[in-house]
Amino acid sequence: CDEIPADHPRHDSLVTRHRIEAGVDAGITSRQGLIAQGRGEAFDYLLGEETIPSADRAARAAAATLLAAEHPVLSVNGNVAALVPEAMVQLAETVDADLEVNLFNRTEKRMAAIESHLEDHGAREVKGRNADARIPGLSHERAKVDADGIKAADVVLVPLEDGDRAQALSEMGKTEIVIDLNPLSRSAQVAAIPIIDNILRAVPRITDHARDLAKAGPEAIEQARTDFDAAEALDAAEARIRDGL
Ligand code: PTJ
Repeated sequence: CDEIPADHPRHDSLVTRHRIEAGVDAGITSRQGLIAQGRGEAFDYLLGEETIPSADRAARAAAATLLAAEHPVLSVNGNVAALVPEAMVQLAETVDADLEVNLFNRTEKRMAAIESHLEDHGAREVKGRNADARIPGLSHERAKVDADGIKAADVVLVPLEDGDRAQALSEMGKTEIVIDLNPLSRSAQVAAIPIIDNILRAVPRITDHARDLAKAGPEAIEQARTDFDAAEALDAAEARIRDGL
């Protein structure tokens, strides 16, 4: 996707498609990931393919929440690994979080491919393959997590997540940060912090906010956490989509 000019009006959309295609070819992304991508793209189109102000505020609240967490974990699936491997590694380093591969369509082959893909992009440790704990209320393969990863986390970032799993994680008492372009999806609806934005734009933005907030200190972090209103963020995204129509 290097050949797509940065000023192309559909730049993000074209980059995203290329990366997902390459992810499927490399055995990282599932074929269902292509469908998820198409769905996301439609919402991005309606949002104007830009980060709306409420999504920026959500990214700031997410950064503050990750910085204040005891044990934050960033969950990585096949779409996330294909789209933003380096940005996820940088975010994990900035907020001192674990990276854990957690798949809806779990196979050992894809787990291994994603783990080495993240390592190729600078990850030092990647969790997920121990699978020595379960998310209650989900069927076997979809429930597998690491006991010292997602199971033990207080804050979890789950981008592009299936609604069932997002709900089950929030029922476990995790503070859930969701990145999803669809404000009406169940994942976005159950999240403590829904970021309605393309993951391509959202993850680097969370990292930028985390760097700013870490410099600004504990009071700024606390304020960014408490100022955020999830319902307002969902309403603002829905209003923007209605305007887009
Ligand atoms: O790799 P696996 O096996 O864990 O599978 C991952 C997918 C994404 C296939 C699986 O979790 C799934 O089926 O998800 P859904 O139910 O299709 O939900 C994906 C959500 O992500 C949808 O609400 C899309 O609108 C949204 N989405 C898609 N692409 C993007 C996105 N949100 C942000 N940025 C995107 N680029």
